[in-house]
Amino acid sequence: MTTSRADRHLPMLPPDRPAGLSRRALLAGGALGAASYLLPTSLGNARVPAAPAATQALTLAAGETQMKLLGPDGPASRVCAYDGTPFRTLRFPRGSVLDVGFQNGLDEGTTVHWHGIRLPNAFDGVPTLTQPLVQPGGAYAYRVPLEDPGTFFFHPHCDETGQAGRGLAGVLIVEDPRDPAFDAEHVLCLKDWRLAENGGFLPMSEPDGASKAGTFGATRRCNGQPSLALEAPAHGEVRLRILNLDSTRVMDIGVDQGEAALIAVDGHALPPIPLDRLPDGVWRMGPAQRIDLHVRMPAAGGQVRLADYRAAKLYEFATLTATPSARPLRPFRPLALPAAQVPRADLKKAERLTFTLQQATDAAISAAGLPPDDPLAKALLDSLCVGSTTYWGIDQLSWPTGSRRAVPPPLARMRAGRSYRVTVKNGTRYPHPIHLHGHVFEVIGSSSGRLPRHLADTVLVQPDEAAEIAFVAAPGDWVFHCHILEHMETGMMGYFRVL
Ligand SMILES: [Cu+2]
Repeated sequence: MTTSRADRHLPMLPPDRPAGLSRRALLAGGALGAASYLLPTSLGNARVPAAPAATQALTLAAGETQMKLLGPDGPASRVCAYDGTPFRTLRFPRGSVLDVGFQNGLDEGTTVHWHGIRLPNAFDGVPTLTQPLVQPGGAYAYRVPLEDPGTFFFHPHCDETGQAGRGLAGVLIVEDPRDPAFDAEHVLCLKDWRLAENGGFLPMSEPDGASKAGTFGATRRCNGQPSLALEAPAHGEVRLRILNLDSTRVMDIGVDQGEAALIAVDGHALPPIPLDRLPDGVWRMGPAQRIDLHVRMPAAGGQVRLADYRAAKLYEFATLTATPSARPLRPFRPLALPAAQVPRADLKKAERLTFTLQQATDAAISAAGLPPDDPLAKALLDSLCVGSTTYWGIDQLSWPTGSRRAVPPPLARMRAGRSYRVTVKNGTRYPHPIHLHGHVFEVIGSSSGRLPRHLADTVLVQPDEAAEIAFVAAPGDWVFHCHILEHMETGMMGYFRVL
């Protein structure tokens, strides 16, 4: 039995939504926009067919809308969303190529980053490094090949604490016709909101948060609600796609009652792991990380509760109630997704690099710049896209903040097609979810022994832990940063230059 649309919790827009790129989008996108119909000069690992059969044209507009985050009787909050739909969810079959005419309806500059997608560097959405900032009223054309099935998302890459903090994110689900059939599927977007009693927003960042574990939101929500009441047939097989879309919070996702297995991380299949075989029976998930769970429903009337067990106060974000069905009770066998097909690093021949995450201060930052003949040597980052103060760095380098706006030199220079093994050491007292753009990497393991070998685009590195990742480098300038957004905006970001 396939998933019915009614089973899916978030509204879904048909993939054939009539739109197409407007002339304005093409013009405003400039050379890059026009080039979206040609093969870009800078190709990532992803194969971009010259004449794709499954090109999907769509428009996407960033803007503001209202959400009742404080309850049906509470004041509304002015949030950011794509196309007026909080956590707008796109679903496309694997192999599609999206031609996205993006329009900026916000009153400040923005871009769109396609998190976890292997795509040409020109469409990666990092202002200055890969594209100009899209000004208010401006447009940009993105061409996004969907090579890998899984649960992904997209979000801005400028003033992220402000824009993502106010909710600007969309879900991108790439469907694989080879996936096993589930009886129901739900998409769960976890995000806390920093709200005042009148529904307005509190400051997204405070120095005490930015320099430590981050500034937390106190209004915990799943798909904008305190807790979701979901249903699925008794003894049925349920697929849950859970996204940590918070700016700050690390969560320990677990289930109470019922049987469950982890079947994908950051969209990519792994041999299923029953949750009760994971440390403490939970999967620890930092901002930007996603998991797919297979949950087996109990008998009719029974409930499965999903919770964040890391929080000081247990947060139950969803309850699945079993509805009567004629399905017989069979032994629980986790349904494995088809193995991911991504470039795999040659671990024996890979070049080894180590980066240390550390605290830093404005005074300690090296003034190194790019050589004068570098194309980015004269480029300045938009002041909106840099934070005010430096608290963090990677190997003595910090992403610029304050009045420093020159693009720094790369953290590493790499060769396209070559394999790399990168050790990320956490020299701080706080966890950091580290994300590499444009690549899918293999997490080889960590010094704590906590992490199973798996594919991912973001790895959570705990205090005093060292995690090792491996990947095949794709051409372009790819940022490598902490996804606790305040850490990123106060220095914990750099980039790999792959030639
Ligand atoms: Cu961090």
